[in-house]
Amino acid sequence: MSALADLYTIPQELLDFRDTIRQIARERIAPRAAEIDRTAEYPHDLRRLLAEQDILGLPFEIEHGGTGTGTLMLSLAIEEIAKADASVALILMVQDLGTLPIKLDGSEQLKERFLPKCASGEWSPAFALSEPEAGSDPGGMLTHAVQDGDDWVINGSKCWISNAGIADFYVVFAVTDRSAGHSRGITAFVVEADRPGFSIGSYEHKLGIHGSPTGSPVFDDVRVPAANVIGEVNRGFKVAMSTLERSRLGAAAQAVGIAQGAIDYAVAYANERKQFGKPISSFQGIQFKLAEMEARTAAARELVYQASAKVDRGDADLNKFTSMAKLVAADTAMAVTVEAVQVLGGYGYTNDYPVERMMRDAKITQIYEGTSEIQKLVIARTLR
Ligand code: COS
Repeated sequence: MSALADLYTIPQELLDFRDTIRQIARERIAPRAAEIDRTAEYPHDLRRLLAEQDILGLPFEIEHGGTGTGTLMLSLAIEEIAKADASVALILMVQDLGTLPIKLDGSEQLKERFLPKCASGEWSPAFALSEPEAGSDPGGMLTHAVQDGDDWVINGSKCWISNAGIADFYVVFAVTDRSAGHSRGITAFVVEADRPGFSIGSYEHKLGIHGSPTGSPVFDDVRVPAANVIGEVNRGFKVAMSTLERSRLGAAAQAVGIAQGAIDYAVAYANERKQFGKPISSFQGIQFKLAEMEARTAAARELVYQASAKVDRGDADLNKFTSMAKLVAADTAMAVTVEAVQVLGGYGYTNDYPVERMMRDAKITQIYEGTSEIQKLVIARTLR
């Protein structure tokens, strides 16, 4: 088989599952999107729906109660949900992000304790890496943990953490050896939300993604047993990096979904809206915009699917490809949603239409899971 034929294939049964998710997104999620954005309430009912439909099982292997369908299928699902509502897509994305450290580096005991309950949707995780002084540079974090007998005692705070207040447990990164230097001497821990000393200090008021709470967990002498360490002590930075090199594909798939959702709406609008006696879709100025939006999004989608297949195969260059997919998809989503607002004109600028929400939601895809600038840094490092 040629290298090109190996890029990716999507078996019919996964395409069928994608179509089912598309229908659920269209019929059950899209009608709720404006209200979720306006009220900024976490959609517990839609989370239950995702669990009932086995969608929250997508990031997990069969042995842990998941679907065992891999990363490409997960990307397809995130894309379909994000077309309807990016906040609801984030529920699935965090189910992956917050459990990847356990899947990749956790002990069998941690896997058995946490993965099946996440695959069934009973539990939600969170991934707590960023801090007020350590965003793009998590290697400079200040949260620390010291050993006390068989326990570790964690102190510090995190910020911009998705699922804050919702999650049943947090994967927390803390410095355990201050003498090791930048990005070294860091350890990953599981911290259950009911541990004494754990709290959410505050919640962020954001431009978009209103349906997903983002907050600042605080650790005040939080005690966890050694069994809650993920991977090796002082090797946690690698746990974070190997998680992010995979999870950023979720943000990329979400960006493609947001872009396609905006295109679909703008095309339908342009066919209906008449000015100067004709549908505005008959004007070349609008046709060229829509054509470019569609072409850019199709290109971003190919990169996301290709990178997803690389993660599934464990290719050596997956880091470069997931960063390229995230960079291209996020910048595309931003550009495309700005243009969608332009196609709708004055209507597009109001919240009577969904494209301004999509534009606000698109912005975060250029920031979280590594900014576009960080993706360029990761890609550039592979070019030496
Ligand atoms: N997988 C495994 N290990 C990795 C890795 C990866 N993808 N990338 C780096 N590492 C390892 C390195 O091999 C190095 O190991 P040693 O200590 O054994 O030498 C260690 O991690 C430190 O690597 P490096 O020196 O490259 O670290 P930097 O501090 O320069 O970090 C970037 C590099 C910019 C890539 C990192 O800080 C980063 O990803 N920043 C963005 C963080 C982010 O995405 N935040 C979003 C919020 S979380 S949702």
